Amino acid sequence: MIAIKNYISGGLVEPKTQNYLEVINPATGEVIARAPDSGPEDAAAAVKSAQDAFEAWAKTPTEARAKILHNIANLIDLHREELAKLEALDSGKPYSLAYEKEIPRAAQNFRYFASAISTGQSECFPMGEQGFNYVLRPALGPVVCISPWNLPLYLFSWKIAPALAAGCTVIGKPSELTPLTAFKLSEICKEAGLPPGVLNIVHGYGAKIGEALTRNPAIKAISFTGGTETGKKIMGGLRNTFLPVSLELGGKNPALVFKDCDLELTVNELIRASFTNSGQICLCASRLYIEEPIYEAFKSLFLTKTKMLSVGDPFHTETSLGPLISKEHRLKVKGFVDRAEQNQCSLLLDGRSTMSAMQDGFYFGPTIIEGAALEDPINQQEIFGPVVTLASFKDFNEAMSLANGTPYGLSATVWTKDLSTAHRAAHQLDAGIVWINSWMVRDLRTPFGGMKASGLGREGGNEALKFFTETKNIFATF
Ligand code: TXE
Repeated sequence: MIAIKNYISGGLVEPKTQNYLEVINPATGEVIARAPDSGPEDAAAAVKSAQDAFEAWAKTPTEARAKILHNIANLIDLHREELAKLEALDSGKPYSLAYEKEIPRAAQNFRYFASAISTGQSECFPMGEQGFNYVLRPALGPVVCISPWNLPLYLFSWKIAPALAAGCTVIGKPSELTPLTAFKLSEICKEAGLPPGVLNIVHGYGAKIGEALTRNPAIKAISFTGGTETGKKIMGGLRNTFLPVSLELGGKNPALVFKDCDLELTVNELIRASFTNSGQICLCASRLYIEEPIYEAFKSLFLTKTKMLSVGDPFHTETSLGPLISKEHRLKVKGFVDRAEQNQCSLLLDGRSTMSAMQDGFYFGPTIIEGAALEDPINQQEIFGPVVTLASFKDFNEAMSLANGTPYGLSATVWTKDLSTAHRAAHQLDAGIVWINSWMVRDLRTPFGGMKASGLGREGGNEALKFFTETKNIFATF
C-alpha cells in the first residue's frame, strides 16, 4: 500500500487532519494507496510555505531557475517507466499511452518552459531624444495550480512548469483520484534541487480544501483544469477580487467530415480522437458530422474499425481502452447511453455490454449512437467517456450550425482536401483549437484553451508565462 504525504516546505508531511482517503485501481476496484485527506489548515500551511519561499525564488536568476527545471525534466525521463506504471495504476489508462505519450510530455513541459525563460526576449520602446520605455514582467507571487484525473502528470506539470519558470511559487492540488505521480514528482523536485517551499503539493478533496486554497488572500493567481461546474464554483468565490484565473474546462468537440476527405485516414484518426484514454480527454471528438454522400461509407468503416479496439487490462500491450476512472463516473457515462436509448436513438455499438464481462474493473466499451437530435443531452453535455454520436449534414451551413450548437467551444476537427472549405470552417467554428485533417498535434508554443463554457484564458507558450507575471512599463528620460 503506497502511503502518500503532502509536500510542504520541502518535506513530506502527514495531514494535520490525520485523515486519509483511499486511492483505487480502476482496473480492479482494489485500494492501492492512501493519500492525505487534507483540511484548511494543511492548505494554509502550504500557502504560507509558498509565501515564505517566493522572494528568494523570484530573485533567482533565470539561468538558475531554468537549470533546476531541466533537472526535473531529466529526472522525469529517468523515472519514465515507474511514472508510467503509477499513472496507469490509479487512472486506469493504458500503460503504453502513459509510457509513450504522457510521461515524456510532462518532461517536455518542464524543458519547454526552462528554455523559454532562457531565450525569452524583453521589450524596449525607444522614443528618440525623449527617452525610452522598457517592459518588466515580474512574477505574481504564490499561485494555486489545480489539476484533474484524466491526464494527471501531463496536466499538473503543464501548470506547474510555467509558474515556476516565471518565478512564482506554487501550491499544487492534484486530483484525489490520481495522486500517485504527483507524489513521485515531490521526490523528483527535491532531488532536482528545487528549494524548499517553491513547490508545495497538497492532496485531498477539492471540495474540502479548494476554497482554503483559492480564497487565501496571499494567493496571486489560480490555474484550474477540470469540470465546467467546478470552474463556476471557483469563479463564484472570487467575485470581489481581481485575481487572475485560468480555467481549462470541458468540451463537446465536433468533427466535420466533408465528402472529399481521405476516408481511410479520417476514420483512423477519428477513432483515435474519439476513444483515446477511453474518451476521457477534454479534446476528444464526441460529435461526428458527416456529409450526406459519404455518411453510410463512413459509418460502416468507422463501426468496423471501432469493433477491433480492445477493452482490457491497462498493462496488456494490446489494450486500446482501459477502465473509466471510477464506478461513479462509469454510472454517469452509462446514464447518457441509457437516456439516448430511451429517446429512441439507435445504438450502433453499445459499450454497456462490457460492464458485465469484467465486473471488477470500471470498464465501458466504445459506444456509437445514431439519431440523436442536436438538442438531445447526449449532444449538449460533456460525457467524458468512449461515447460518440454520428449524424449527417447536407451542406456547409448546416455543418456549421450543428458544430456550433452547444454551450462549449474547446476544439474541433475538419476533414477535407479543399483548402477553402478547411479554412472557412476553421474560421467559423466556435473552438479555441481547430485541427485540419489531424487531431491532437500539439506545439507547446501555441495558445491552448477554449471559448464559451470551455474556459477562460489560454495556457501554453508565452500565454502561460504572461499569465503568471505582472506587466510593468517603465519610461525613462536621458
Ligand atoms: O473534475 P473536477 P473531475 C470534466 C469531465 C469530468 C468532470 C468532472 O466532464 O466528468 O469535469 O471531473 C478539484 N475548488 N473534466 O471530477 O471535479 C478536484 O479535487 C477547488 C474535463 O476531475 O472539476 C480536482 O483536483 N478545486 C477536464 C480538480 O478540481 C476543486 C478534465 C478537478 O476536479 C473544487 C477533467 C473546488 N470547489 C474533468 N472541486 C478537462 N478540461 O480536461 C473540485 N476541485
